[in-house]
Amino acid sequence: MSKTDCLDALEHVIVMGHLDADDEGFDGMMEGTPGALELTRTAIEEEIDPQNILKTFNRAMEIVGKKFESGEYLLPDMLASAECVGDAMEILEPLLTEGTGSEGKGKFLIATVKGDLHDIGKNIVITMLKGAGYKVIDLGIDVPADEILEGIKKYQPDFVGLSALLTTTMIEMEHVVKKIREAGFDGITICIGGAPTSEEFAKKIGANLHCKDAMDAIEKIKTVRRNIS
Ligand code: B12
Repeated sequence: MSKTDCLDALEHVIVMGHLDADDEGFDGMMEGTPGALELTRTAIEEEIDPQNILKTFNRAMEIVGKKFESGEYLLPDMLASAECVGDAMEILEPLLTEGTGSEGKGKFLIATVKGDLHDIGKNIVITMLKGAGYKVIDLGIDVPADEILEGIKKYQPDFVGLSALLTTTMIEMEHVVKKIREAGFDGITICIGGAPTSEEFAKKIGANLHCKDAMDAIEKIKTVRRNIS
């Protein structure tokens, strides 16, 4: 199988919610054929750049989102594809984090804000940050503002990352940023991300950085001087 064919096949099985060879996928016809786990392993064996494998995950989830929006997919379908990416990420993660060893570049506290359960993107950001040498504290999903503040007090991070995938939970980001500033944690660099967010929105709510994806996050936070050492 060529590298392109392998990535196309991987994209297809994720869209079809086909986790592994034991799973039948949405159409009930895929049992016995390689699923997301097998094809991720094949991609690694074929020495495909892990960044290209990540991009394939992203592309697949874009397609799934469109199918959900058009009504072709229902929630369980979206969930099945999400499970494929979540589990495949576990296979890919060691390749993205290997060889860095140190966590000396700073502490990054990250959370998906209250009301929002999406964490695939956040988890990819975490993997990339670890790979780039940051220590990451993950507070998880659906995290209320007060819990984020407690986390800041406890871990004294250099960076706080907030993720939101719903237009309705973007508003919660504004609330969290306000609370962080009111509590006097002025030196912290706040980064926001998630499909509905933008540079403009970050400015509006007083966040320091908007990152469109994990690579953008690495590039942007590299330029920030650490506040706490
Ligand atoms: C998978 C998925 C789900 C899964 C989530 C599983 C999981 N464990 O995450 C499930 C099935 C649970 C789900 C539920 C819902 N979902 Co949903 N979901 C998606 C889907 C298809 C993919 C999201 C994804 O994982 N993308 C891939 C990742 C890699 O990309 P990403 O998240 O954007 O992350 C990257 C960047 O944004 C950035 N980034 C993200 N966060 C952060 C944070 C920081 C600090 C930084 C620096 C960067 C960063 O870096 C990431 C990596 O490069 C999207 C469609 C889409 N195109 O986004 C819909 C989508 C987000 N969901 C949607 C909806 C409506 C829902 C539900 C309300 C559906 C319902 N009726 O119940 C619920 C809400 C549940 C809740 N309260 O949160 C809508 C949102 C519409 C809107 N305008 O608000 C979307 C856009 C689908 C659509 N087109 O209608 N969903």
